[in-house]
Amino acid sequence: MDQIKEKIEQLKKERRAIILAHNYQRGEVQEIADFLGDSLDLSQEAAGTEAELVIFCGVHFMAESASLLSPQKKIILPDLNAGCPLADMVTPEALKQRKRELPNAKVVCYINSSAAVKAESDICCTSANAVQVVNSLKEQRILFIPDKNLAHFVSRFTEKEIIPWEGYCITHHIVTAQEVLKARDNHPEAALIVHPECQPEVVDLADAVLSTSGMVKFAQESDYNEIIVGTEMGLVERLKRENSEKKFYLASSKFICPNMKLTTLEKVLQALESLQPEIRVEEPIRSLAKASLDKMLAIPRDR
Ligand code: CIZ
Repeated sequence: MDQIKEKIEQLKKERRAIILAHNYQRGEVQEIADFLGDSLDLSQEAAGTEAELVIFCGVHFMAESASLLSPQKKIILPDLNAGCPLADMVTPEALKQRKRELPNAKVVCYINSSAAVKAESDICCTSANAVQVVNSLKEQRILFIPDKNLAHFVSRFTEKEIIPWEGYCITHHIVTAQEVLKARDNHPEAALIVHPECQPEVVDLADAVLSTSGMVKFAQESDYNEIIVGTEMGLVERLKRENSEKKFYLASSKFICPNMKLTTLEKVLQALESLQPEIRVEEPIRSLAKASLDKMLAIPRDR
């Protein structure tokens, strides 16, 4: 493993590349990253870096978002099969049809969606700012796509009518309240933090409902020494590494995203060698999708 890490380091320098990794990546991939974060952090980092070559260790829609914000850069996704089933639950055609049925609704699109779907939306949001984005709009009817659980969470904090899309994250949606209650029983002193992509009955049990960036902050700043984490296991690896004095427990062993786990050190090395596969969003989708992202970015970030 050390040998492959050295090779990656050397080639990265030669190519003047930067490696970005999502919080849900394998621990060993997180360790070789120059920057670790949620999808928005990573896209903004890609846009801000001087490096012209970005190895994006995440899933397809995230690399697309980086390309939207930095069209002049080469964005490489080490495994082209690393997709997002949630993002695939809405297509531009299905969205166009729904918009015809709801002509006076604004479309708020979770960042977990393709560039083509973002292009058909009015504004994007992340799990960190979904409530803020929805409340920033003057319209009363909101078509919230594609995650119905995040839509439900947002509906608790707004007066607006939220019309959910019937999508869900296969990793978060599958976890039951019963399993999470068991984790609570096993660790009675621990705080329970969960992601808003979880089902409402799981969200109801939590001490805090947070995006991954919010969870990183909570782990650093809260007085709790033990925390049960209700999101993908890669984040727990990060939290343990960065807060060695605290204890973290995964709320359910089902919190594993098979797509995030497709990226390995071998594939990162291969990507640096071959500079493939490149992710690029072409016009006119790029400008339209970027407009949805830019509207969100104009809203101050509040974790
Ligand atoms: O926005 C992201 O990166 C995702 C998918 C989750 C989160 O809460 O960070």
